[in-house]
Amino acid sequence: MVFAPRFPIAAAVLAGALATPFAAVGDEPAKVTVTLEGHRFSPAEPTAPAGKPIVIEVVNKDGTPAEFESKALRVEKVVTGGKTIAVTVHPLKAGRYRFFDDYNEATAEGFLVVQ
Ligand SMILES: [Cu+2]
Repeated sequence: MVFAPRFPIAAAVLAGALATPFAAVGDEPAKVTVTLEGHRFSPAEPTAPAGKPIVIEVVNKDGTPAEFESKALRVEKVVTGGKTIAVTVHPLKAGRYRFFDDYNEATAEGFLVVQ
């Protein structure tokens, strides 16, 4: 009975001690922003660090919807005109990963350069 009130505190301390190493291993995600305007991406070749999760923010300044897509990155997400979306990709090895707007692939393509 004496120890019962202390247990929740001990559990919380233990949980905190356990959570810390995992948080450190995970690392903060890197963030990359690409803007679509005139059905072109800028920058067309954004860079990101290898070995970290990457949040790709896609800003669509056009008045028409786009579909941010990459087979290499395994993402596909619609971003309506004037809106912004974000997609998260898992840590990547160094390389060039092609992406495009599936609705305007002729002009809207780029490469995520991971290094
Ligand atoms: Cu598609």
